[in-house]
Amino acid sequence: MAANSTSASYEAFHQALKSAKHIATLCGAGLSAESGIPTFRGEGGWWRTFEATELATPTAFKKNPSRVWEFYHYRRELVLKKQPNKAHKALVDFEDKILSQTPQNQTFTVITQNVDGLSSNLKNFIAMHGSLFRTRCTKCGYIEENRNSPICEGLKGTENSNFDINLPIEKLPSCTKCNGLIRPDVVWFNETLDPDILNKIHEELNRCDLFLIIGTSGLVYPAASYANYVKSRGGKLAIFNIEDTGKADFKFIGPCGETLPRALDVCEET
Ligand code: BJW
Ligand code: ZN
Repeated sequence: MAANSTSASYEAFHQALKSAKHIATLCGAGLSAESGIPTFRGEGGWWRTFEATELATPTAFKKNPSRVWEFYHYRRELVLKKQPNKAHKALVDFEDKILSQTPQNQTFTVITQNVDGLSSNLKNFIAMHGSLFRTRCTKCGYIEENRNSPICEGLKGTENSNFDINLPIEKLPSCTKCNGLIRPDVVWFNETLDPDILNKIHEELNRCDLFLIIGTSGLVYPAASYANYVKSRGGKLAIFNIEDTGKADFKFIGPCGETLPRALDVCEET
C-alpha cells in the first residue's frame, strides 16, 4: 500500500516536531514488517496452525514447552537473518539529529513493544516486552543474553517443520548455572512488566508532548493505554500505520518505511 498523506500534513508535522520538547514513540510489530518479520495479528500472525498470541502465554509454555520453544526458536532464526529497515533507520537518524543540537533542547525516546532487537542501534530506547535474545531460568531466575544459533542442538532444524516435534525437557534449552529449563525473557500475556521499565515509561509519558504511534494495533495493555494518557495531558498524537487505527492529530497511512523518514525529515539522499 502506498503512503497517501499530503505534503501539507507532512509540513504541519514538521512544525509540531520543531516545537515539541519531549518526543516519544510507541512502536509495534508493523515497524519491523518491512524487514520481513511477521506481525502478530492478521495474516502474518499464524505459525503452523497456531495464532502467535496463543503461544505467548505462561499457560502455553507450562502445557507444551517444546511447542513454545519451537515457536521462539523459529522466530530467533528468522530475525537473525533480518536487517533494520528504512523506518528503524529513520528513528536512529532522527535521534542523531536531536543529539547533535547545541544546545540540546529536545528529548527523544523510543518505547518499543518489539522483541526483535532491530532498534538496538538507538541510544535511548525502552524494550517493554523483553528480548528474543535473552533467556531466563524457570528454576533459579538467571537472565542472560543468548544469540546462539541454534539455541540448542535439540531445536536445530525444527524451524522448518510444519508439525510439533515434542522434544523432552532435557533436549530443550537449559540454564548455564543450574541446568534448569530456561524460557525466552519476554513478557507474555497475564505477566506483569518489569516495574523499573514501567517507571521509565511513565516518566516519559508524563513529559511527552508529541507521541508517535508506529506500526502497532494498540490492542495490548498496558501499551494500549499510552496514547490516551498522553492526549489527556495535552500531548499531540501521530499515527504511522498501514491502517487507520484511531484518533490522532496527525495520521500517516502507509508503510512506515516510507512515511516515517519523510515525517522525521531524515530521508536519505538519492
Ligand atoms: C504496519 C505495517 C507497516 C503492519 N507500516 N504499520 C486491560 C484491559 C483488558 C486486558 C488487559 C488489561 N490490562 C492487561 C490486560 C491483559 C493483557 C492484554 O492487553 N490483553 C489484550 C489482548 C486485551 N495484557 C497483559 O497481559 C500484559 N500484562 C499486564 O498488563 O500485566 C498486568 C495485568 C495482567 C492481567 C490483567 C490485568 C493486568 C502483558 C502483555 C504482553 C504482550 N506480549 C506480547 C508477546 C511478547 C513476546 C513475543 O513477541 O513473543 O507482545 S503479545 C504481542 O502483542 C506482542 C506485541 O508486542 C504486542 C502488541 O502487538 P503489536 O506490536 O501491536 O502487533 P500487531 O500485530 O497487533 O499490530 C501490527 C500493526 O502494524 C497493525 O496495526 C498493522 O496495521 C501495522 N502494520 N505493517 C506501518 N509496514
Ligand atoms: Zn538456573
